Amino acid sequence: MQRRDWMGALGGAAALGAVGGLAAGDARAATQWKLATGYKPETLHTQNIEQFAREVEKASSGDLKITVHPNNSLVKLPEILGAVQAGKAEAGEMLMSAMVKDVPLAGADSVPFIVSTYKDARRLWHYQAPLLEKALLDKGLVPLYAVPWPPQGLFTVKPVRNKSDFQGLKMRTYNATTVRIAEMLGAQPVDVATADIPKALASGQIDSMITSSLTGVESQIWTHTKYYYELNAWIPKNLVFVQKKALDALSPATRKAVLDAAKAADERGWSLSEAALKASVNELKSHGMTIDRITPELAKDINRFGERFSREWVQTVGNDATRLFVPFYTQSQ
Ligand code: PCA
Repeated sequence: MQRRDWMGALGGAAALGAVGGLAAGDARAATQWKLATGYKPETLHTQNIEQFAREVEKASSGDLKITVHPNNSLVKLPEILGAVQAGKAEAGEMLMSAMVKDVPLAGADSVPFIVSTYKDARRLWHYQAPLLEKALLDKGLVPLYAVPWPPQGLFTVKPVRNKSDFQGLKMRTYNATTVRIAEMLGAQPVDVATADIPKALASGQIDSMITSSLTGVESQIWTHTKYYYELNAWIPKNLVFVQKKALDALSPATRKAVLDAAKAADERGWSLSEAALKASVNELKSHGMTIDRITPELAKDINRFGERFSREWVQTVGNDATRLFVPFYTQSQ
C-alpha cells in the first residue's frame, strides 16, 4: 500500500522521537490510552491523530501515551462510541454521521446541500459543536476535535445522466444519508468499509458510490471506475472523542496538553483536508478519469431527494435541528 505523507504537505510530521521518562523517584506510572478508529493508518485523519498522540506524549513529558488502533482493528467503526463509553478504549474516532443512532444531531454535516465549501462547513461546525458537546457529555464522553473529509461526489463505472441510469446499480454506502440517497435513486445500497472498497469494486459487489475525491484516490478508484461527478453534496467530519472519566483522571497539566494538542490537530486537519481536495482531484484526472458535473436533469432529482432527506432529518432530530439551523441560516460570522 502506497503511503501518503499528508503531513509532509504542511511540513509538520517530523518524528518526535522518544520522550523522556519520568523523573527518578516519581512513583506515578505513565497513563496509557487506546484510541480506536475505523480508518486506515495512511489516511489523512489517522496520520493527523498519530501526530496528535505524539504531541500529547511530548507536551506531557511522557505522562500520557496514546496508542492508535486503526482500521477497525480494536473496535469496528459503528461500535466505537459504545466501546469508549464502556471503557474498551479510552478514546475513539468516528465518522460523526455514523453516530446518528445514539446522537441524532451528529448527522447534521451529512444533510445534503447545506454546505459545499470549507468556509460554510466551519460555520456549521461552529453552531453544531456546543450542541454536540452537550449530547456527548450526557453519555460520559468529551469531544476533542473534528476534521472534515473533502466534499462528497459520485463515482460510477458508467456515465449517469438521469435517475433511470441508477436502476440496478449497486451503490456503496457508509452512513444513513448515503443509504437513503441510494434508495431514492432506485439503486441498491451496499454497506462497505473504506478499507474494503477496492475489493468490493473488483468483485462487482459495488459499481458506484458517493464519497470524497480523497477516498477515491486512497482506493485507487481509477482501476475500476472512470467517472467522478463533483456533487459537493455535503462535507462530513470525523470526530475524535474521549471518555470523560479518563480525561478527568489526568493531572491538570496533562489534561491541558491533551486539549492544546486537540486544538492544534483541529486546525491542522482542516488545512490538510482542503489541501487534499485539490491534490486528489488532480490525481483522479492524472489517471485519466472524467471529472464532470451531473446533468441539470439529474441535479434536479438529486436536489429534490436532498430536500426530502432534510425534512426527514429535521423530523427525527426535533428541537436540536432548529437550534442548529436557525442561527446557521440567520447569523453571519
Ligand atoms: N470517506 C469516508 C467517509 C467520507 C469520505 O469522504 C468513506 O467513504 O467512508
